Amino acid sequence: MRSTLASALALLTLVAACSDASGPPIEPPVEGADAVLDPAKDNTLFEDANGELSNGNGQFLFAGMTRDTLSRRALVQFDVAGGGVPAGSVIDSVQLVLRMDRTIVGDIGVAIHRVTADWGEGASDADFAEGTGTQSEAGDATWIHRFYATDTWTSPGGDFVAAPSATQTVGDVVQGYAWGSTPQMVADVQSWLDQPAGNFGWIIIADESTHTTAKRFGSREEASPNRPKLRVFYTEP
Ligand SMILES: [Ca+2]
Repeated sequence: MRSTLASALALLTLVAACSDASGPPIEPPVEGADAVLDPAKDNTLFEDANGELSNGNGQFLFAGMTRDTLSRRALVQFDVAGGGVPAGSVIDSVQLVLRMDRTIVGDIGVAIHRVTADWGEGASDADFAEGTGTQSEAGDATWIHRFYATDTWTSPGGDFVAAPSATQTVGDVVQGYAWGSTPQMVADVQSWLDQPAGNFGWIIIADESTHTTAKRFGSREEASPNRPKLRVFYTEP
């Protein structure tokens, strides 16, 4: 669907609501975009020196540091080129929406960075609250591996652009939280549309400067409303 004045106004209203720091975050609607994409894949990197932990097929993603000072970072990728955005379109604005559903801490800054190397989602599926991960399976992304157990990251914890594409404060209210739109997010998604071979998604990194910052989010294995969503507003060529 072509960008419309109505959708532009809706986005402006949403941005205005999200930038109001005086109250609790407002759950963003995920409808009303030109395209709303579910992830093509998602996973969590659980800090582990041997890369033996993952959760490729689990219902949840994690970002932040545990009480035991172990980091978790989430990976999420959307197939922009194959997901209904016509080739040659100009990306006007985008939002990433994640549903936070479990945490023991209040407001934490959570950044998203563009990933620079491909990674995988295997069959690992952690039990219970899933916060400790489970044994990595073939093809899983781990703290050490892009694809367990054959391909490794250049840097443990993932290869990504140092500067964040966006940062959002995530509190303890169970709801959707929205990142963007920012010019860098628009540039990321435009590049994924124009050069799909370079689309490795974003890595989601919460404040790791202190412990007990972890947030749990719904993964693509969750029920549809709780999955990560990429809202895309674009102008067709
Ligand atoms: Ca997954």
